Amino acid sequence: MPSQKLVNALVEQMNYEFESANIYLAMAAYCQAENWDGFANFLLVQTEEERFHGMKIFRYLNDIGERAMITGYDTPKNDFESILDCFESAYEHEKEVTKRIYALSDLALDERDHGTIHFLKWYINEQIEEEAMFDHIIVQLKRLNNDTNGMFLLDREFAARTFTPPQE
Ligand code: OFO
Repeated sequence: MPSQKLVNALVEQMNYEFESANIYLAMAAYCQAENWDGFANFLLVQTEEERFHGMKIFRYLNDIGERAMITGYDTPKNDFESILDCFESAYEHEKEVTKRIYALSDLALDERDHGTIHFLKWYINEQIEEEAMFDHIIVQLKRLNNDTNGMFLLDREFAARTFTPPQE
């Protein structure tokens, strides 16, 4: 069984995933206000992804007989200089999430809690994908350098993103 310290760290990460959902919701609101409906849709789907990540820990805590205590969170950043700035913030956020997942995994490894180590591997893979995804978007946005036609096409492409619950 995980120690209370590890349980608390899992609860903290669960709440950080829910906070992440809010962070992406604020980014979506910014894009929507700037009439970039596709970018907004992309970030709304990301919001759902984060909620899924949080709920996965919620279920795990219940499965191991622990309580998923829900906490509040800070007001997210609501204003950005541009779509590029918005996605750069998203990328920085994902790097922070990765750092936290690694710290959590280190704790599980210290305790040799194999159940939690196995559980967290899913998040480690997910973070690799999410960082790569945002990095790729930033490269695309920088290449476009605000070219109106290119931005229009990318916005339209992002309008097609839908939420599919990730493989567990
Ligand atoms: Fe939950 O991975 Fe993004 O933040």
